[in-house]
Amino acid sequence: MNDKLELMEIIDRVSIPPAPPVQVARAAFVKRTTLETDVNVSLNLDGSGTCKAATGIPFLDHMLDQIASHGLIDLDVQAIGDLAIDDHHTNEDVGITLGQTLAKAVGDRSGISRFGHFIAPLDEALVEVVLDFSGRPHLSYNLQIPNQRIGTYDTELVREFFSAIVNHSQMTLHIRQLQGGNSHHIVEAAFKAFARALRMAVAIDPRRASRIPSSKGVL
Ligand SMILES: [Mn+2]
Repeated sequence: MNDKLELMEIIDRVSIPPAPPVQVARAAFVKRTTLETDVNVSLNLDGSGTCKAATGIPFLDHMLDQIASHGLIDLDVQAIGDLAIDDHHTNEDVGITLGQTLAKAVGDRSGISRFGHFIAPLDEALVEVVLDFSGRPHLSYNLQIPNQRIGTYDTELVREFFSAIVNHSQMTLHIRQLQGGNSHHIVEAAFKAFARALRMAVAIDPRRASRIPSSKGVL
């Protein structure tokens, strides 16, 4: 028996499957202009967590930084809005545009894990986020933020921001406060948990092999 020939036959039988196609960066850009605001968002879901946020609302910039850094998303958000009135339009329109950019970056949602969840602590605060890139916009939100303002940011706007993301990315999102006392901690824990849940949901599932993660075949 020729050992070398036999070995080559074995190698032939256990031949390595072809490598999956190289994933192109899932990046998108959306510009949205209204009479109230001008918002430009670009992101790369397969980034390293860099953030350039200039919305004119310092606390919102700080929260966008959490999404990028803990979601490992490269994020660039530039907004010029009618802040002379208040932060409402700019906050909402940044959420809308970010939602649209996320939807564009996941495309038909093929190959993604689809579901994501995380519980983030920040000192005494503990917030759970569960999300499903379902194509079905739904927000459940129970944050109890004691203070009306964090810096100059009206804490009422947190819900508005997530609502805008949900409606324009078409995701199901549950944000549940388990513990918390400090307003800044509660909101920041929510954004951190959202970022990690988002990272899990948009992660490519190699066993999914580019198929759409739904028994309906469509999301
Ligand atoms: Mn902070």
